[in-house]
Amino acid sequence: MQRYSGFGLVKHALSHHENWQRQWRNPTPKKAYDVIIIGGGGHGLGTAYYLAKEFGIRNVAVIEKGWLGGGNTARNTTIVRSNYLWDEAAALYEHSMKRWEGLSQDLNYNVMFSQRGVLNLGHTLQDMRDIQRRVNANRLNGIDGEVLDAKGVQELVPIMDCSKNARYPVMGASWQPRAGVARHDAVAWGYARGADALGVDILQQTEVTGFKIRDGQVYGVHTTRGDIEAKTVGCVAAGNSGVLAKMAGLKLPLESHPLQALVSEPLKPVLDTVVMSNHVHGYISQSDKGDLVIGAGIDGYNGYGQRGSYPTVEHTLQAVVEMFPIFSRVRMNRQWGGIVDTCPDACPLISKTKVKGLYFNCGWGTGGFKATPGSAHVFAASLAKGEMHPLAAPFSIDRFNTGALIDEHGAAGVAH
Ligand code: FAD
Ligand code: PYC
Repeated sequence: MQRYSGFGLVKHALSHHENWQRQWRNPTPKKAYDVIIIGGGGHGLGTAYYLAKEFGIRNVAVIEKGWLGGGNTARNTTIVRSNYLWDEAAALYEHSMKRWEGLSQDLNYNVMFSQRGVLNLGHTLQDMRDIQRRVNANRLNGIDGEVLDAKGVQELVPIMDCSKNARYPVMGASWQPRAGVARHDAVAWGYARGADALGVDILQQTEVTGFKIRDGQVYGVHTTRGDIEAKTVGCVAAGNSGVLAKMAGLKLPLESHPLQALVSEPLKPVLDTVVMSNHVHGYISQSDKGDLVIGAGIDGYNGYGQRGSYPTVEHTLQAVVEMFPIFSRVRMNRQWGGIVDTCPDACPLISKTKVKGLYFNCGWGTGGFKATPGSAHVFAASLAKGEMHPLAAPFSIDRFNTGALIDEHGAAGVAH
């Protein structure tokens, strides 16, 4: 991070931002690169960073149609956990968790990763059986997890209604102590600054409008700033992945839906962990600024509008007030939406395509923020070697031909 003397700090604090040092360059696109990454969210920027840092491929462009992190990366509610059921998913998310644990040091950028723990509540006997099964599976995979009863939950979160009076009384929860939250835009900025310093060109306000494909091999992209060539292209465009795939003549098993979130007015610290309930259907944490960060499930219809509907907001707040009657008079400050690309088995697609050199990393749906460092790392390794990284291989598009689906709806945390 940029360092100032005491005097420098005061000078810059009092100056306008035009005097601040840029954290990354604003380069003119070159005619050609070794690798093009489409999408300047955390996954795309992280991929470029690891390509340059760990695989020595520095002639890389990240092409972003808007601003860095302006997609889901800076619209999400930042829950990070690795408590997925199946071995393939657990291994990938735990790979990510380990990278989260060293990310601020690696990037020399404070991504504010806060391991305050995540509770997934159970409200029925079947919920508790599913929780038990998932925690057992996690522990067999070396992932931390505990099953708590209602008393244990109440001790962790004294302000939650764990009484028998609730519509769906809390019976217990899974508890992952190493899980938590992070600062979303810092993740994008940290990766961007790191990648730029290693020579990666970050091209903002540049939209990819088509692919250059000849004899089944990609050799570049059309953009709003002209054509750019590369024989390896990685698409990391979240909710817009289906649109990009169509430009290349591909159809991916994805649906794009709005997913909303809300933040309240800031409060004094009252909630020092993350609480999620699939059954009552809402989740909540408190940010370091003091606002309550709240969300629930997707809006059921398809759309690309980055906004959602009022009934979902109402449903979300009903769930939160049911769990936390103490918050019933808290005022909401802001609400927004992102476009999530959901896959039928609630797992991502990290895959080659039938177009040689064209790869997709998408389908993270409602849960890809937590995967950012791990996904970026395995995708960079796959692009660098031309072979899918072993942790990425099970997430190939081929699983929809072979039937080897990895159903993680139970762990997805948010219904879709
Ligand atoms: P993005 O950050 O969306 O980046 C993709 C980029 O591609 C965008 O910036 C877009 O502008 C760009 N792009 C698209 N088309 C083009 C084009 N043609 N040319 C150039 N650029 C293009 N996940 C969790 O793990 N925990 C959570 O708590 C959580 N909460 C969420 C809450 C909400 C409200 C939302 C919307 C999502 C949430 N998610 C959560 C999901 C998570 O945000 C995403 O899975 C993740 O951020 C995806 O990152 P990304 O880098 O792949 O995509
Ligand atoms: O994947 O944990 C998650 C999540 C929480 C809210 C949205 N996604």
